[in-house]
Amino acid sequence: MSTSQSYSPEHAQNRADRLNERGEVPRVSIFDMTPQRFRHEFQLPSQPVVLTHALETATPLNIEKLVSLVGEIEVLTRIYGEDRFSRPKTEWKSYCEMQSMTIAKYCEHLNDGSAKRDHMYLALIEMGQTALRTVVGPCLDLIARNTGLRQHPKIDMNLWVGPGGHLEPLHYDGMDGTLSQFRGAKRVSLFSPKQTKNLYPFPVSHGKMPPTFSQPYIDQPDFVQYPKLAQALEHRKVIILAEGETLYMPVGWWHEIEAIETDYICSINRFWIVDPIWRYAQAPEAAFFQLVGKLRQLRNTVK
Ligand SMILES: O=C(O)CCC(=O)C(=O)O
Repeated sequence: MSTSQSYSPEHAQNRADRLNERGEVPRVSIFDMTPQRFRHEFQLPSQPVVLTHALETATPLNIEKLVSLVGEIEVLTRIYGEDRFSRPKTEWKSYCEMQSMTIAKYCEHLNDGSAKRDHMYLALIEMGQTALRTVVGPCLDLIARNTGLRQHPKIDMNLWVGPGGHLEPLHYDGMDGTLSQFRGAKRVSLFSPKQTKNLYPFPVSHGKMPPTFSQPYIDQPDFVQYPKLAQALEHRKVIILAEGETLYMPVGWWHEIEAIETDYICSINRFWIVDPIWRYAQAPEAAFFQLVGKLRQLRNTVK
């Protein structure tokens, strides 16, 4: 096995520049943002921005509060397994395994260290109809009001909880997204949709990994197998998204997300309508796979 095709946070942590930001993603207080400014400076040109001060009423969201609000809810938890990130992504047999448990049980795994050991991650858990909404909802409403972002009619807000050090591999989504840090910080690497070819998405024929995911590990790049990755890395933006901050990621922007070492991190993301719809032209691959997903949903509802 080539070590250049695996990812080890311990190795990456030794790099002196790991926590340095690069690529200039602006930070704007939510109180200085207006829908007009957001539209012209960020949404229409599809440029990421970090919004500050929007989460003040709800940070830090501690684990006891989370358990008291939503601990009873049974959810599917992602289990990546102890050795997954020591293997090339091309050898993964699936994206991850899934196991059903309550959020309270997952938090026990966080507290006893097994969530970190086995790379267990509470990811993309829809929370719109739960008591968590009373705490987090007003912050997302403030973001919506001051940016003019329009919420997707069917998708509300998703919870992400995990141990420090967890890595969500490089991928892109088919909608605009915001990622809000309610506890702890994350290191986010971003690439514009223009870099798609240089990031080696999995081919559709791979069958095990979605085509919206990138094959190489960007922090331990193998330039022999992935020579064009060097060009992509020249355009990499790195943000240390601090507790209380929200990152706007326009449709099709590639993101790899690493939880910075701490006991646990808690984020909420939301997907927003791509507005105006012609912005999909800036991210044609995302538009294509979003359309395919919609057609599949339609086929399932008429079956
Ligand atoms: O925070 C994470 O681990 C992943 C979040 C993500 O992929 C997103 O917000 O689109």
